[in-house]
Amino acid sequence: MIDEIDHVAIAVHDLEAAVRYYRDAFGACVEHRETIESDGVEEALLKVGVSYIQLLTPTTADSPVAKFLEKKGEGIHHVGYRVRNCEAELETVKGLGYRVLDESPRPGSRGTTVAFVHPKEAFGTLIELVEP
Ligand code: CMX
Ligand code: CO
Repeated sequence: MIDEIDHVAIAVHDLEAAVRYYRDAFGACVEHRETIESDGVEEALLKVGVSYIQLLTPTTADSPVAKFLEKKGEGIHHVGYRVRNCEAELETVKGLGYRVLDESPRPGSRGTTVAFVHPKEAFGTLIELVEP
């Protein structure tokens, strides 16, 4: 079961400029910042109710977000759904024969456990399952 939207991730070239924009235009504050080495990204999380906007910028040239920016430009990169049990949810998706990017859950930012589902069979949206 997906419980809540954990975050909507937006790929940007300039993280500081994007943070300023959300602060000045919408009063959104940064609650957490982290570099996720394994994914080659730096994030700024802006709290919106029980969810976040995850502003993402690449830290390496071969990062998935660098490739996305190159091919598609800035914009929505993925949706993170909050789940109680990432492993069980992932097994359900795999059991139905849908393609996943992580065969088993792995550490995400903020001490979360995450797994990604492939966008091609998910109707064009990259999905991240996020267990707090
Ligand atoms: N949303 C929707 N579709 C996407 C996509 C995205 N974010 N990224 C790629 N695609 C599509 C492409 O358009 C392409 O479609 P076509 O075959 O029709 O051209 C297809 O998926 C393959 O894409 P690609 O450009 O060849 O890119 P890669 O296969 O190299 O990578 C993906 C795509 C999804 C496998 C890769 O981005 C990935 O592994 N992502 C998961 C990890 C991640 O994104 N980490 C950063 C976030 C960290 C965090 O949130 O904490
Ligand atoms: Co994310």
